[in-house]
Amino acid sequence: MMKLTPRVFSGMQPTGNLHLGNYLGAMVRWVEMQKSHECLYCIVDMHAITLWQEPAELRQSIREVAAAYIASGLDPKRSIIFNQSQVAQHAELAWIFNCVARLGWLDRMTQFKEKAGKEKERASVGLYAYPVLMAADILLYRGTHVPVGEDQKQHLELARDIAQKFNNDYRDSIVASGYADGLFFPLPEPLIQGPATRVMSLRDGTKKMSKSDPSDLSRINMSDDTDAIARKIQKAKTDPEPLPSEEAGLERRPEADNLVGIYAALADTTKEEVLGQFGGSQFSVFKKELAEVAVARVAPVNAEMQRLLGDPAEIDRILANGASRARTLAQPILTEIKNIVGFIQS
Ligand code: AQP
Repeated sequence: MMKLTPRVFSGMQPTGNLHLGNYLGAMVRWVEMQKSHECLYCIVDMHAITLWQEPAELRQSIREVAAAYIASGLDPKRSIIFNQSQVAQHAELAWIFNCVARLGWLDRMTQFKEKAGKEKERASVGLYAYPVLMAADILLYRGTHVPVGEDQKQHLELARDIAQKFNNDYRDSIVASGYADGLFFPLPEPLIQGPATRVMSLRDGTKKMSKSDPSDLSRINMSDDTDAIARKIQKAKTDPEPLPSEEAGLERRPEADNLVGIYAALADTTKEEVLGQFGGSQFSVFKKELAEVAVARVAPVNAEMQRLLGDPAEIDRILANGASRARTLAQPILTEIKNIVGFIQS
């Protein structure tokens, strides 16, 4: 029986500039986890094309995301950093999972409804099947832990449902393959923690900060310079009241809650402590301090990203090396899966 090692998998789409939501909601935790776990961090370019991408921009975005990973503190010697399309096993397992997942499950996915909008009939099949590919991404490595932002919770639940159904559907074959307990796939655990699991738009505290928001003022990009960060925070929507002294006072004040959460995450502290310091202050005062903390955190990442992007061949080498290590882990697991399913393999 194969021993189940704790293994972390997560990824980001190369669909544009990474923003503070991606960084605080996911990346900070990824960097933490590589100290204690075997980690795979993927640039999910096959997910990116579920919405049309201009090829030259996609290529550039893949390198930018790789540079952002490394500049944020991911170590390519320790963690496996790669782009999904270089490891064909992701697509192979996704097909098998397409035959395990049920249409009714996918019909419930809220992200598809948001992204497809009113033009559901014109959305790509890939956009609809996206969560199935995501389940394959994780389970191809028998991943056990998935650090993500709040918005991915539903997709993770679907990955668990797929793992469970595969284990049930193929139970006898799994047992015959040497897994006496009939459990081939683990049920991957979402890790959604910290004060910034859902960073909201700076223009509307009820909408998530997102790469695809048409307003650049809605987000802080990891590639923004000092002036841009200060300007965006200064223009961020707020209400007219001063900051409350306790967290309960943030209820029904989504913009205030968001800015306090961002400050807490950037300064590695809690909302309660931030309010202890700024309770009673006007937003004009708080925003200046917030801009300073944001610049102090983002500027070094941005500078390192730009340095790395000066040598795209080196980024490509890192990705090729990561893909080769990922394939080495994935292939024996996929071979077992194909045997369990009943495929003949030479
Ligand atoms: N606003 C957010 N707050 C906290 N975490 C977030 N994440 C994304 N937005 C926020 C987390 O970042 C990781 C990578 O996300 P993704 O690139 O796969 O795609 P996404 O969630 O669809 O991000 P965007 O910015 O909204 O992209 P578009 O606009 O292209 O759809 C995930 O762990 C996610 O939870």
